Formats: sequence, structure tokens, C-alpha cells
Amino acid sequence: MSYTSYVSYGGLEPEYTEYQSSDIVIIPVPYDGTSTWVKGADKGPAALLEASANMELYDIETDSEVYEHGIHTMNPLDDCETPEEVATKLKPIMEKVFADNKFPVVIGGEHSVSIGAFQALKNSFKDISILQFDAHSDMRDEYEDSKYNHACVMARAKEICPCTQVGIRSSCIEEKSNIDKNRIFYAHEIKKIDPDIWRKKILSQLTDNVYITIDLDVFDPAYLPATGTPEPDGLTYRDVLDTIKAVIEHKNVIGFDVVELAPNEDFKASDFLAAKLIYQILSYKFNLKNK
Ligand SMILES: [Mn+2]
Repeated sequence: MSYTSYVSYGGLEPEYTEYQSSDIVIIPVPYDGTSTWVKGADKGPAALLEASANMELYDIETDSEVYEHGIHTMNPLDDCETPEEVATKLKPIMEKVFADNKFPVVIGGEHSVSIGAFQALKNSFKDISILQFDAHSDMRDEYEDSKYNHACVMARAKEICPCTQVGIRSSCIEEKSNIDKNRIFYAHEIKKIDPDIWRKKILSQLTDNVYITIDLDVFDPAYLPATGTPEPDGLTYRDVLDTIKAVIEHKNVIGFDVVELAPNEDFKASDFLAAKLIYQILSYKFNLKNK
């Protein structure tokens, strides 16, 4: 399996995949230029899409079939040499999706692909904040001669709008000065606290409009081993999903990304987790009422 072919998200019938009539747009960005350990995030989108075609399209929890809103899968943005080029090309794509009143889901690719999405928020929304799920704080100002390295993603995000970080358990000491202690929810700390308490605190920090960036290494490697820089002591699938559910119930989530899937062709559970995570978030978004 070379992971070079792309099926539509969910393996949907053509009547549910036209851009014009779809409320949801999947944007595959198979870029992996700056990752530092296990390579393969460029194969993430194809693996995720393939897994998604094997999902049940009925969501039990919300008793819904969100695909009926239409899910268009764009052609992959696969002709970029540098993370700067990814950002330059992704930003106008995201701005158009927002202008067309559709809900974007970017699938990576390494985490640097989120930077173009963040840059599109500025012109498209007032009162926006970013919620990050990640094992790593990604707050280095520069890494390996690039400000767009995947280790610098949240330093770039912070220049655009307020950010809240969840599940973090790996940083370098230089990042400490860039981290806002009140806006970071370390994995080892939240595991000791009643989730209702820390989720309320997260909600109190977020603005009305929220963009979510999900680095899949936020999950414990027991749940999702197929990622470029796995870290022990991560969050469970339910920890992450229930937090996002609370945010969707209380805020206007305007889009999200799922990055850093580095698929292992012999073990597809990680690909499937990523595919299903997207579907469950979409099921919440299009079925739960804002409280
Ligand atoms: Mn990251």
C-alpha cells in the first residue's frame, strides 16, 4: 500500500460529495517536511480517508447521519516544498471555505500544516480563539532554521489570537517563557482533577468562535501509536471527545484540523481512530444545540 490514492471521506455516494451542496469540506494536506523523528505524516491523509470509507455512517451517540449534510473532499494540497508554501496555499483555500459558509476539516500531514489554517482565521472571524490538543507545547519560536517547523506551530498561533493548550506533556525549557501558565492544561495535572472542573476553565478562556487543532499525539500511544513523536501518559479517546463536545455545546466551533497521523500499514487502528474522531466531532457539531 503506497497511500497515494485518495478516496472521498466516508466513501460517500457522489450525491453527498459535491462542493456546492456540502456543508462540510475535508482538505487533505499530505505534507511532511519538517517532522523530526518518525516520518510518514505525508501518508496520513490517504490512510485516514481509506479508513473512513470503512466506518458506519450512523452515529449512535447523536442518533444521526451527519453525512447527509454533504461532505466534500478536496483534491490534496500535495505540491508544496516548504511549510511556508503550505501556509501560503492553504490560507486562501480556508478563507474561501469560510466565505462559502462551510465547515472545514484539514487533515495532515505534520502539524505545521495548521499554520495556514490559523492565518485564515484572522480575516474570516472576529473574536476567535484556538484550542490545541497535543502532547507537545509546540511553542519554540524557531526550530531547525524555520519559524514554520512543526515544533513552532503554537508560537505562530499565539501571534494570531488567544490559545489554550490541552494534554501537553513534553516541552523544552526554552518554551517555558512562551507558555501562558493559565492557558495550559498539562496531562499529568488534568488527570488528577474532575473533568467538569478543568473543562469549565477551558470554556471560560475561549472566545465565542473557536478553531480546534488536534495533534493526534495527544492520545496515549496505547490508543494511537502511529504518529511521528509518540509520548507516554496521554489522554484517552473519551477525554478528548468529551472536551470537544463541551466546547461545541457552549461555543461556535468554526472548523478543526487533525494532524500527525504517520500510518503503519500493518496496524490500522490509528487510522480508524483518526477517521472516526472526525466523524464524531462532525456529528456533535451538526446535531448538538449550543447551550
Ligand atoms: Mn503538535
